[in-house]
Amino acid sequence: IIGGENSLRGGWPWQAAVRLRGSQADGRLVCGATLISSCWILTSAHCFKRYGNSTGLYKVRVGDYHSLVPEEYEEEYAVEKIVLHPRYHADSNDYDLALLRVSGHRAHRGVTGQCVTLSRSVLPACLPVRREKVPKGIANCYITGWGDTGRAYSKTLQQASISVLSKRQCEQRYSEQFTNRMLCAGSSHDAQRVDSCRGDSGGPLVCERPSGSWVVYGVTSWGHACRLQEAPGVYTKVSAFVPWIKKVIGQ
Ligand code: 4AZ
Repeated sequence: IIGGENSLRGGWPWQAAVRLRGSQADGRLVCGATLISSCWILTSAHCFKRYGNSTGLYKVRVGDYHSLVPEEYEEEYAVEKIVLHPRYHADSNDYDLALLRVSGHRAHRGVTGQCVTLSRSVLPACLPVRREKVPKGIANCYITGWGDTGRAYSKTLQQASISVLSKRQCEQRYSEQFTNRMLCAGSSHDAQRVDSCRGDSGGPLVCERPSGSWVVYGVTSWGHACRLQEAPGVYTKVSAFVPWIKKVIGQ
């Protein structure tokens, strides 16, 4: 996140991270992600372009704030399944969405039906309803992640307040590369001060509903650069995928 600030510990309890597992680069950040139920996290499909989509390469960390300091609610889980959106192709940014099923301890799941142990600091975000629009004007929206701050990846989870821009503004900048499966977001006025960047991909763009619930409207996906006023960050529009997500996660 560029132009953000330290979040509060436990402040974004659905924030997850996909990290490498194994002897070589154990723990290296691959992408951000969002917990959407006890067993499923939402991330972007392009996260699996570099290392491939075999489950054994990855683990999911939840409840984290400082990436190098073990914390009370932090836990890691193996990945049981990686489901890329069937219309995603590695040569395009369209349909940039993936679902990961995390594997809990089977005995534990047998009793509770849970995979990830939910707590005050580990909770799923709400999904939008099908075709739900980001509430205009009043929306309190944030992007979060451990990605590039302009100098280096962040050790602490960063947050930045951001505005979802109109379709017309996004199309003006990205023309036909911008599709109905995307949102774009930036600062609403003046020079752009905040943006997502490398390492934030896959993570959430959440907004608060008037009722106080937090909804994952976007998944950090791509952009022509970071923090260019003319190049707002592009996010996968979650509300366009609600039937697919529900079908995969089975509810
Ligand atoms: C990336 O490389 C990336 N400013 C993520 C977000 C944006 C650009 C690039 C948007 O993962």
